[in-house]
Amino acid sequence: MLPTSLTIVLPAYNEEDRLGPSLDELFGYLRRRGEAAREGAIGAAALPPEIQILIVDDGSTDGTAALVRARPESARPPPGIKLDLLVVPHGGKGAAVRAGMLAAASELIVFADADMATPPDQLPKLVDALAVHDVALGSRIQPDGRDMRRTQPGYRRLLGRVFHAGASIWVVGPVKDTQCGFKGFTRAAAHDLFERQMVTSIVFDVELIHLARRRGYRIAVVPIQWSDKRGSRMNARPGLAVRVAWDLFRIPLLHRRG
Ligand SMILES: Nc1nc2c(ncn2[C@@H]2O[C@H](COP(=O)(O)OP(=O)(O)O)[C@@H](O)[C@H]2O)c(=O)[nH]1
Ligand SMILES: [Mg+2]
Repeated sequence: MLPTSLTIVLPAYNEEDRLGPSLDELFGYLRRRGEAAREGAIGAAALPPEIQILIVDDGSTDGTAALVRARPESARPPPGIKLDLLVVPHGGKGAAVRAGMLAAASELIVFADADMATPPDQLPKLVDALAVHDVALGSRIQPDGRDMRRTQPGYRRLLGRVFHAGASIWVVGPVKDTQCGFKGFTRAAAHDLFERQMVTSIVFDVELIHLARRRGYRIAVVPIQWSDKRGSRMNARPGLAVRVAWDLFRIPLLHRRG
């Protein structure tokens, strides 16, 4: 049976500059898609008919929440698409995604970065994968081996390689890109996994995949388009390195029971 509803969770921390253009891009894509579906264009119906966009404002100190609340008529979501806002105390990306995933009630729940580094036309790829899987992990590595992360600055690619060396202790096998910010779940898998998620730093993706594998979910690795966007919220300070190392170390300890 085709799913009838989809929630797209967008964590947002001080995104007043990037979120407006991102929402315009997302709404534009959904509007064109809706029109194509109404005209009966083949293949246009791959997204569920009910769509909710849930912005989780991670305790921003700028105008992120105000921007979502006060969008002018011309910048409202297309018909049939709901735009909702959840404001949580600042807790990091993992905490913001967790709050959104647990608040969402749609049959399929996806999270994506607020900068639309993954363009919205990639959504049907996750939705298709979720027809036969419980978890769909976007991957910036293409089937021919090309790596979309090459658009990142050099220092981020280096940090990424060091991170992956640490993460691969807990997440092995086919998941080579744990950190892609574009992942989808059935509601049952999302609620089960995020109820158990404890890590709130950027390591939460590794914990999530570790849990999904341990709990026996059917996992798809889905190659997607991606390009580095300026204005990253990641603050590569020494304290972050310590936090990342500590969180990677403690993942299996957190879940040794159950
Ligand atoms: N880095 C970071 N991102 C957060 C936080 N809370 C929410 N986010 C959101 O998580 C996503 C991370 O994307 P971004 O900053 O572009 O990270 P990058 O592309 O990996 O450098 C964005 O949607 C952020 O707004 C936080 O505390 N830190
Ligand atoms: Mg980004």
